[in-house]
Amino acid sequence: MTDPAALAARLLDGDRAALARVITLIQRDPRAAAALDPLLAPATGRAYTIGVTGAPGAGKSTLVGAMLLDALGRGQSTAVIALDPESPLTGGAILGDRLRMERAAIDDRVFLRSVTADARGGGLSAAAPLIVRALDAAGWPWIVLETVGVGQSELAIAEAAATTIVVLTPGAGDEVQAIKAGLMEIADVFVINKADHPGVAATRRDVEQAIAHARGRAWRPVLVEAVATDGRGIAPLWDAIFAHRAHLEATQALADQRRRFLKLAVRTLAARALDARLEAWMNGESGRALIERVERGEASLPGACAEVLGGLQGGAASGSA
Ligand SMILES: Nc1nc2c(ncn2[C@@H]2O[C@H](COP(=O)(O)OP(=O)(O)OP(=O)(O)O)[C@@H](O)[C@H]2O)c(=O)[nH]1
Ligand SMILES: [Mg+2]
Repeated sequence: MTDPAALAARLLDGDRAALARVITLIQRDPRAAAALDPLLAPATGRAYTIGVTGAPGAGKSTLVGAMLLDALGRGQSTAVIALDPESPLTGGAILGDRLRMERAAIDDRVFLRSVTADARGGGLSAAAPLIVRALDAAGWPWIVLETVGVGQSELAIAEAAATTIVVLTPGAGDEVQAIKAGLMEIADVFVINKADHPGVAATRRDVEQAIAHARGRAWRPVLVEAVATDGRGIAPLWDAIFAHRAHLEATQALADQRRRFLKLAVRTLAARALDARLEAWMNGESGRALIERVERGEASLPGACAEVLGGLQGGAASGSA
């Protein structure tokens, strides 16, 4: 059993092993996470978070690897959390990401961690916001969150990140559908990656059209073409991030973003806790009896729902949270 105060002190002192230990505890031990968070909180609020999302295989990890190398060249430290939707047991994508980022990872000014995403958190693991806070407290100035964008998760990441990058590839009709389906609203920067492939001009036109329709937004999304595999477009991508950051800082929007991040953090933790209680109640005696009454036609579905909510409230009142 590690003493939380000693561990937190080491993390705040810049001890990398302590940071790794804290991140492991956050993922495996909610009680330890609860004890650590208030010790780290006073040191948070300095990191800048960047969300990178896009379809599977769009080149997100390669792009992030290239971004890390570019940042290293400018003497900047960067931490990356790769949110993996797969079970940790399959591990394939995680290992692949590790290998792709390997060159940058050798440097001690880079910190990489893969986290399994959780469908209940809108694709964002309930641990992810706590990990962001730990990295922030440990003094990492740039935190990149990579997530596969296939639905709710992009929206969650947009809430969590100050700058959201949506990675597209040329010639993919699906991408244009994705733009229509709401990715447009969350993108601060669009990257057309794999610009060495044909169809860049057509994709660029589609994205520019979508940007033109997004009038009335305070920030006009920037479009960058990149070839992540050879580093092309990476410096302009960082420039777009710097410009967006300057915009947020000039308009007080950064404070709003921090509040949105905290809201997301509390909501994902509460959703996980509620879901666990709900599951326990449904599997308990009252839950099973309720389902039998629904089966006999003695309770309606909405009526049963109301009873469940009432039952959970009773549980909270008697302190069995
Ligand atoms: N030709 C070309 N290939 C690229 C480029 N960027 C990435 N790739 C390749 O595309 C493949 C997928 O790249 P990843 O970086 O793993 O893509 P990802 O979006 O992180 O994939 P997931 O995390 O699995 O969703 C790899 O084989 C990369 O080498 C690029 O700009 N041009
Ligand atoms: Mg990846």
